[in-house]
Amino acid sequence: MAREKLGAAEVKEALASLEGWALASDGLSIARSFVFRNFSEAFAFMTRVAMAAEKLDHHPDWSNVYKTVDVKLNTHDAGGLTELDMKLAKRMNAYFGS
Ligand code: H2B
Repeated sequence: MAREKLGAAEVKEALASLEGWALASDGLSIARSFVFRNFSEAFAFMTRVAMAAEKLDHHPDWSNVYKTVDVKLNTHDAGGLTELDMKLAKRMNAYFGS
């Protein structure tokens, strides 16, 4: 259920309430950059997200350079976006604070 690929309209609706996230041009993933005050805050964020990702069994494609964390989400098994991506994106926004 959670790993069923969402349709374009469902993706659009979910994104409407997800501050900062943008849909890739191919419609298969969403991305957001999080910028923190320093490396320590960026890494603390990544640690919290890592624990949430393990619990959800759903993992981000991401990279970190100093105080910036670039995230891309999609569901590899489904070849696109699912509810799990929206759930993880929402959790990241909550940890980030917007
Ligand atoms: N994360 C993401 N982003 N997509 C997946 O399809 C996925 C995952 N599959 N984490 C999970 C793990 C799967 O490999 C395990 C076996 O449930």
